[in-house]
Amino acid sequence: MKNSLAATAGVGLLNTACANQGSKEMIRSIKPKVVSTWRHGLQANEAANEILKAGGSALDAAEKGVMVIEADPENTSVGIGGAPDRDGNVTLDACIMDHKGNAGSVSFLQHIKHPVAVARKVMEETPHVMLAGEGALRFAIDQGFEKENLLTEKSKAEWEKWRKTSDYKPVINVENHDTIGMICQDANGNLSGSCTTSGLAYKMHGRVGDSPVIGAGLYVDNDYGAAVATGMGELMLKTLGAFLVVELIRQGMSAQEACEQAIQRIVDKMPDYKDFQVGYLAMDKAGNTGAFAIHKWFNYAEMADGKNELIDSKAYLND
Ligand code: SD4
Repeated sequence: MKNSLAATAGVGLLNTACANQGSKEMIRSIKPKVVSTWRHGLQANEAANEILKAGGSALDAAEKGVMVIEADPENTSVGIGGAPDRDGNVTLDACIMDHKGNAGSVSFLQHIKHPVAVARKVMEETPHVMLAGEGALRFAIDQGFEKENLLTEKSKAEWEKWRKTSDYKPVINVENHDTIGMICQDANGNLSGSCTTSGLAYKMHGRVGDSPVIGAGLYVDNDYGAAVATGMGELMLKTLGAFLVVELIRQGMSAQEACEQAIQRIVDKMPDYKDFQVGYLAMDKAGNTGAFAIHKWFNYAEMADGKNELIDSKAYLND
């Protein structure tokens, strides 16, 4: 199937049979497509789509798309302006994966506004996949990234307010996350993805979530599909969620079914799942998308055929 897929892609067509295991065959021309998590995905998709429309790669689109959100100081869950940890430090996690299976990641990175771009440098300029903390910062500075203060006045004020009442407990409720994960498919049919976050608001210092962990927050297999995750990272870490979604697609499920099964895995294994939100977003090689969450208030932005819309994900709990 892999060979026939590659051959079909070569003439600009893809066969969705790869996702449906030889069921009804549907052919679609390859048109660039972008999906990304939450409302801010609308803005990120526009930037990614500009790159794809101009014939750019899925990798460039996935990096530059989420960088728009990293640079927005009003966004309190990604990049500059991200909510700090419980001690007031903004610590960022991000990763990126291309269509060749290359991956780069940074975790617990401080002072650098664009962790996803550092993750790409890790992928392209080092023999490694992941750099963390001080080492990641040093590498970023060597690569020419500027060190800056990421704690905005607004985030600082909110953190100080939280500190008065919260007695330094890490916040793990369902409302304080908004990571951006993005999947892009370019005109060659190649898939790439990215994921970037400041993690859980007021987390323990040093806490790292799923977002920089390849297979937990993001996974791309260019032969079959890609998936990103958002929500309470500990749950995706324990189930290797993004990898699981892509693996289920590889085994023949649709992107939608795969997201549902990956949420089901959490429900089956974790008795306290109702206390948390997790959302999966996936795209298969044929450009079919799927999304599923524990709670129904997960949404994502989808850009296809020049139309960019916010879509409510289906969910396990209809609360
Ligand atoms: C984390 N998964 O650090 C991230 C947070 C997130 O929507 O996705 N928020 O656990």
